[in-house]
Amino acid sequence: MLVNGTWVAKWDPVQAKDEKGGFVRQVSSFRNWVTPDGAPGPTGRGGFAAEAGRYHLYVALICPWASRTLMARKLKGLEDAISLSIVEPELTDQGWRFAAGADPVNGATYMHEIYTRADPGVNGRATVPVLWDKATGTIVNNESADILRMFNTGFGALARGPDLYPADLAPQIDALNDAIYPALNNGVYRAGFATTQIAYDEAFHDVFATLDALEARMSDGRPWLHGDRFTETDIRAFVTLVRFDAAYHGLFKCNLRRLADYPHLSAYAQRIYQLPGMASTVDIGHIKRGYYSIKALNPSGIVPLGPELGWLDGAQG
Ligand SMILES: N[C@@H](CCC(=O)N[C@@H](CS)C(=O)NCC(=O)O)C(=O)O
Repeated sequence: MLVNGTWVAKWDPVQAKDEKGGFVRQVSSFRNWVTPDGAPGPTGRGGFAAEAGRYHLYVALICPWASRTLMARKLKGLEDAISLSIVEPELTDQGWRFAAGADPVNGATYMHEIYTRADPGVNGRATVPVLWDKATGTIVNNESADILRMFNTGFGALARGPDLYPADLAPQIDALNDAIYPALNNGVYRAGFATTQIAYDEAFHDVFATLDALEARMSDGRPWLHGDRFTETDIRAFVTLVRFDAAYHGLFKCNLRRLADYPHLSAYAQRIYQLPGMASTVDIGHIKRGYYSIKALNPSGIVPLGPELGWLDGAQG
C-alpha cells in the first residue's frame, strides 16, 4: 500500500474491514475519462481525447476487474489503438510485478511505480486495471467500470463492435450490475477474505443466492442476461463465472455448488467464452497461479492441478 507516494508494508490482501470483519474494497481514485473530443466525462477533468496509440492499459490476467476491460478492448476492436501490459500472475510483497520488458511505456518493475509516477504523493493500493495516458504521463482512470464504458463510447470512430450499454437498456443494466457486484463479483472476495465467520456466512449466502437467481433468469433460453443483446452486464458476470470453479470454489470457500452444477449458467459462460477473441482474455494457468499465490489464504503456495474445465477447450483466440 502507498502512503504519500511510498510503499509502506508487505502486500496484504485485506487492509480495510467493516465492523463485522468483512472485506472492504478500496474506492478507485483516478476517475478521468477519455472522450472523442477530450471534453470532461461523467467524473474528473477533460483533456483526454481519443487518439490511436495514446493510451496504455495495465492489467493482471487473474483479476476479474482488469478482465472486464480486456474483454471490452477486444470486443470494441481497440487492440491496435490501446497498447497493453500484463503483470506477472503472482502477487509479491510489493504487489503486482512486471517481468523484464513487460512495461515498455514506463519501464516499471512494480505496479505501484505507475501510481507514484502519476502522483508522487499518492495514497492507497496499487490496483489493476489502470488506463495510462502516454501523452501527459499520468493515470486517466483506475476504475474498471469506467474504463469499460470508455471503451464502449469514449473512443468514437476508433471503436467498433456491439454497443455494450445501449441507452434503452441502461436502467436494467445498472440495476443488474448493482445486484451482481456486491453479491457475486465482490461477494466471492468477501467470502474469501472474511475475517469472521459471520462475514463469511453472509458473503457465502449472497454468492449462491445470486448464482441461483441468474440460473433461473437464464432458464428461459435467452442468450444473454438482458435478452438478445450482449451488454456490459454479461462481461461483468462472465469474469466471475469463468474463475469460479478454478479459484473461488476452493480458495475462497464458495463451495456449496460449482459453476458446473448450474446447467444454464455453464452454457451461458461457454457461449461468452466462444465469442471471437474472448478466449484470449482468459488464462486459467495465470488465474490459478495468481489466486493460490495469496499467502494469507494459501501459505504453502501449492497450486491445485484440477479441476477439469473441459468447457474451455476448443475456443478460438
Ligand atoms: N475498483 C477497482 C478494483 C480493482 C481491484 O481491486 N484490483 C485488484 C486485483 S483483482 C488489485 O489490483 N489488487 C491489488 C491490491 O489490492 O493491492 C476496479 O474495479 O477497477
